[in-house]
Amino acid sequence: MRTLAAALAAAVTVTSTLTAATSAGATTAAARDPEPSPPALSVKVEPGRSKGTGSFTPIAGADKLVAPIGVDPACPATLQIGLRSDAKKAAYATMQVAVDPPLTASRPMLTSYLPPGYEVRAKLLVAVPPGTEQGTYDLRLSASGSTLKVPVEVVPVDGLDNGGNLALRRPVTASSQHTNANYPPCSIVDGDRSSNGWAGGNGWNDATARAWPDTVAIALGNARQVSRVDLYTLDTERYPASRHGLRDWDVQVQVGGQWQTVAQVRGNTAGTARSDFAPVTTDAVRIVALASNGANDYTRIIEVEAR
Ligand SMILES: [Ca+2]
Repeated sequence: MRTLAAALAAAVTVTSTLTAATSAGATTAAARDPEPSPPALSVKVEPGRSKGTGSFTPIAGADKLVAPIGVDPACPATLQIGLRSDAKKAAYATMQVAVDPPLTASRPMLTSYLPPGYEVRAKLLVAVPPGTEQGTYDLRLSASGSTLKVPVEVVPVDGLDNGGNLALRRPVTASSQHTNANYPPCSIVDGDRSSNGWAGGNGWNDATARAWPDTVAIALGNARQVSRVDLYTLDTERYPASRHGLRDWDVQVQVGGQWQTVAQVRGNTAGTARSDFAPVTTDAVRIVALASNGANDYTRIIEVEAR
């Protein structure tokens, strides 16, 4: 059983200013897991202690945002943003959100009724249109006369610090896609392994229940040497991998236009599984999903990494 603090830390990425959360807030987040909910619109309000300064303070979940050029628009760069009230009385608080063009943000403002000490948070999507030049752009969060600037570093995928993960932000092709847009295939290479973003754009759910196999392939851009693939499947307290995750799959690599099976996973009940194999030079990695755990059988993948 994870602690509430751990669950929140995973759910919100950062927030040094995050104050104690209510159990109701955490329950809501868990209950939302399997149900579609537009991430750009969902807003969370959490209580805390007011400093009584009378001001509203913009908050960002990270010091900077890295936004790759040319990725699938279904999987834009994301940042947690928020607004904290240190007012003496409850009030409606509004924060303006602006980003240097041609970048676009998923919301122009964040507004909420906030009791003293409370904080409102939301996920902001920052899109990089085709043709955007590499460079640093500014995201500005403004409230109560104070502005928080967050640099947005726009870089080509080849320029990303991928930590050795060759799959990060590469093109993904899936055998099917759920009718709900919150399960895009590109989400399996967005760098976010956490199941907390499930149904919020952070994992792929295929469209063919109880029909197998399902496939999802990642083009690596160039011929790369690969000897390890890690797969993260849906795994939360409420929706554990042992009932909702992927059970059986093959790991394949493409060599000379032909798919070769380099590893097989059978009977998995964990949230993540690592496959090691003899190094092979390949230009694409594919997961062939053969079965999942539980009755409502879909393929649910949060992230795939290749090294
Ligand atoms: Ca992901």
